[in-house]
Amino acid sequence: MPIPALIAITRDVSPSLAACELSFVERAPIDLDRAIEQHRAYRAALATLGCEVHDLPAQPQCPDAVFVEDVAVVVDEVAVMTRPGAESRRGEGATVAPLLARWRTLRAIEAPGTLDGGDVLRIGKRVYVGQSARSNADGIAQLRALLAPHGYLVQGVPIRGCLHLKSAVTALADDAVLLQPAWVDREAFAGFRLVEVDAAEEHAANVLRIGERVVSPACFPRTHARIRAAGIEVVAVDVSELQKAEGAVTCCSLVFETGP
Ligand code: CIR
Repeated sequence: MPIPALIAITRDVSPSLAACELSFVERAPIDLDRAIEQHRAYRAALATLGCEVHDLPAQPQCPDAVFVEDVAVVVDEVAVMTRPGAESRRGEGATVAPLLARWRTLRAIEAPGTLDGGDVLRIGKRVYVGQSARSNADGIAQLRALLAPHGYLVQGVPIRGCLHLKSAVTALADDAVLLQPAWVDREAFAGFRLVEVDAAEEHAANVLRIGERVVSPACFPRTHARIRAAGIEVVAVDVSELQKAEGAVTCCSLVFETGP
């Protein structure tokens, strides 16, 4: 039987990154060369963790195109191309779709639905979707209709004070989540082991799970200690320049298995 490979789709940093969308973060000067170097190191970390990394060329006209997570939702059976909530980002998916089509049948969210992949947290067959400024009720209903036939339970989750659901909560393991209680209610994740971010590290809830380990921004050592205390290994990466564009670690890749 063939061994499933782990694929990570990424995209090089756009030279226009400084013109990115910002919602909850103050605009600050971005060092583009440093952002590019941090992105290179991020890709290297994914490769070290066992991913086959497929890096797309930068999209100069799309400042936020490095954040590939937002343009697709990939589950075991299909990939759903999203319709991002920010109009400036709607041109990003077209160049990701042909690559994804190598491994998955493609479906799509249609207008008037909007959905950002950053709002979609999948843990097993449960799919939590942030009710955010980027993902509307119609987009969530369309995702539910597309995934329900494959056995997924899609449920909307209210969030506040942050961009996406995965700004507020991400998976640490099949039975554990890392959560920022100021931005999402703990009750929405009852039944999971809950690890909360350290109060001094507001933005620390976004980690990228790869197998038994999680990738996390290097600037959150207190939260890393909490994650390690829960028995989970942390791989720290410096993404300070991408954080200025309101991105972190899940947003820079689409990670999935090739199949059984
Ligand atoms: C945006 O506002 O769309 C980008 N500046 C940041 C997107 C980050 N995406 C993510 O966390 N999934």
